[in-house]
Amino acid sequence: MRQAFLSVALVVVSTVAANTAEARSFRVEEIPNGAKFGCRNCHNDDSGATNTPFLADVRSNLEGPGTIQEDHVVWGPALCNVDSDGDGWSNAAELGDPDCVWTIGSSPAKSSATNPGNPKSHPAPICGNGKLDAGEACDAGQQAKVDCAEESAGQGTLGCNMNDCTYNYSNCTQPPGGRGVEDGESEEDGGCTTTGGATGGGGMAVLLGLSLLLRRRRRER
Ligand SMILES: [Ca+2]
Ligand SMILES: [Ca+2]
Repeated sequence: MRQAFLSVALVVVSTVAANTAEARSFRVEEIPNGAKFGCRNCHNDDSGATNTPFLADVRSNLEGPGTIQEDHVVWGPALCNVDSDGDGWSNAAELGDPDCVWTIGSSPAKSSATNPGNPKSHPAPICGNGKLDAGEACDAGQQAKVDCAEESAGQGTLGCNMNDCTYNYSNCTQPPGGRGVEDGESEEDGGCTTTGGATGGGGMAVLLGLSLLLRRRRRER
């Protein structure tokens, strides 16, 4: 009797384990370029102990008559257009299917992919796409900051260098970081080192001038 119970329990445990393992492997095939990160699309480690934000969105996009282990991923706009990990790139852009047209078994538009469940993994910023990508200060019509003062660059309005999406300071009254502090003037932008350096330089110039003056006088005697 006891042996029969143990056998049944073993079968149940094996079936659950098989379903879980199967679920993980088939879901990887149900997103474009899924094999690139494998289980790491949905889990932070290979043991599956913790989940990425992408898994939460995958779970909201399952279909099928079975249990959560058996249902299939619906790769459509509801999953494509979401930025699950909040890194500024949609799941579709990260997984190499920017137009969200990929179907199971076909080749995605791009063979490269970044991880939709990890904000540290994302495509390189594209300067000129009108979107403030991670790592860009500005892009066409988009600026994180507007006033030169926000960059400690005096007065004026910040522009944008459209070759590399960095700030352009040509309309600011001084270079960024308060490096243009005038001789001896103390500004409240934390330019302690700059001001100290300027004073030190001034002191050296005065000493040099005195030394030259003394030498000239000795020669005149
Ligand atoms: Ca990412
Ligand atoms: Ca951009």
